Parts: sequence; C-alpha cells; structure tokens
Amino acid sequence: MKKKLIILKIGGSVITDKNGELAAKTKTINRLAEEIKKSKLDNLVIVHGGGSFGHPTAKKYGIKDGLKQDLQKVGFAETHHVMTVLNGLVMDALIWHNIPALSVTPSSCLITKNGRISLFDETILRTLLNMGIVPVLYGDAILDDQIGFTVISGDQIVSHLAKKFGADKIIIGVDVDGIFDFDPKETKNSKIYSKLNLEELNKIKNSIGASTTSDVTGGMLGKINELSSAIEQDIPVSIINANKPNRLYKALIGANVEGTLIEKE
Ligand code: IP8
Repeated sequence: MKKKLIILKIGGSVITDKNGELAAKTKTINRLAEEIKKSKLDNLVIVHGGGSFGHPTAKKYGIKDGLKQDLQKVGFAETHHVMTVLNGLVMDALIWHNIPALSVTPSSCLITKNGRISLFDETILRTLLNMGIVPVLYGDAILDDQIGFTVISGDQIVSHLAKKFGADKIIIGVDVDGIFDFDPKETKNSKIYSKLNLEELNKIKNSIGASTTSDVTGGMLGKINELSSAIEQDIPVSIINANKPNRLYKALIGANVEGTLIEKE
C-alpha cells in the first residue's frame, strides 16, 4: 500500500514576527519541530514562508516584478540570502529534534515563466522521500525566464508538489484559526468556516482579505488562489492555527482539529 504523503506549509506569520525585521520566533519554531517529531511521519514535505525575512527585502527592491535595473541584483541576492538564514533556523530545530530533514533550495531546482513554475526538477525530492528523508523548501527569490527574476511563494510550491506527487493532504499552518466570514484580526465576532467545498470557497473569495501586512505574495487570498488547483484534483486542504500548541500535531496525525477543511465536493 502506498504511504500517505502530506505536504505541510508553515506560514511566515507563524515562524516570524511580521511586524519586526528579520525577527524569527525561535520558541515557536522549536515547538513545531517537537510536534512534527511526535507525529512520527516520515512521508512529509515541509515548505515554509518568508515572513519578516523574505517579504520586506523583496518589497524594498521590487523583486517580484522582475529585473528592471542593475541595482536590484543585490536585492535579489539578499532576498534569497535572508530566506536561507530563516531556513537555517528551521533546519536547526528539525535536526535538533532528530528529524531526518534536508533543505532543498528552490532557486537551485526551479525556474518560473512570468511568475509561474515552468521547470522543476523533482528527482532529488523523490529520492529523499523514498529514503524516508523530509525535504524542506521555502518561498524564495528565483530566476524567471521572462522577467529575469521574481519571488515564488511557498504556496505555489506546495500546490505544484501536491499535484505532482499526488499528495493525500495539504496542511497550511497560519496565525489565524482558519477561514472566516470576515477578517478575524479586524472584525470581532467573525465566524469560522469549519468545512468548505470548492464551490463555496469560490463564492466567499471576495470577502477574504488579500493581506493585512507587507506580504508580496498575497496573504490568505493568494494562498486560496494557489491551492484551488490542488483541491480541484481532490487533494484536501486543512487550514489550521499553528500558533496554538498541538493543532499542527493533531492535523498531522489526522485527528479532529479546529480549523477549515476544504475539499473538492
Ligand atoms: O511567505 C515568500 O513566500 P511566502 C518568500 O510563502 C519571499 O509567500 C522570498 C518573500
């Protein structure tokens, strides 16, 4: 029987303080590593976001819109570099918890065309998974064969890999409890949707905020747009609050957990 594959995205808003600059939440990163270890999963791909590492730098140099002037080249390099620093902290925690995890650099194995993945060599990922090693990727500054370079969100990587590998489930760890009828950070008494199908999701899309912070890749709405094609292929997406202890653990082991579950039908 085929082993169940889970693709886990850990949002930058969970592992960094988005109001700070290069502000990692190391305690949270450690707790998440502990929850991943406790789940005993070995058929897992982890992708993390940029938070206060990738986003402010990418924004400062206008990396997402491509190469327009030479001055941006150092910004492209810096955006990638700060992501490797954040990734190093995540890797530290995973390895300290005895998780056989290997960092796979997106800018070295994929290229986009106008911001969409056009080439992705998955050979290394497949080999790692076959060996029971957990590949860890992240949103990154990457080369683009139309606009020179751009920023790829971790969500686009998640969706691509889930479809390519026929994942059984996608888990998205964010800093809110799930999808709400109104932005819970701005509206008191907003109500959570515990279950949605694709049709319902499309109906409520307009009320989902693009982002409240300096996110260059579109916040919750950006996530939903990226994940729709995976849901379309019958891969369920569970959105949970990874800031709250044990929610990630419960989602990983398939237990009941507060959040929003999105399925095709
Ligand atoms: O936080 C963006 O990844 P995301 C990565 O998953 C950079 O959207 C470099 C800003």
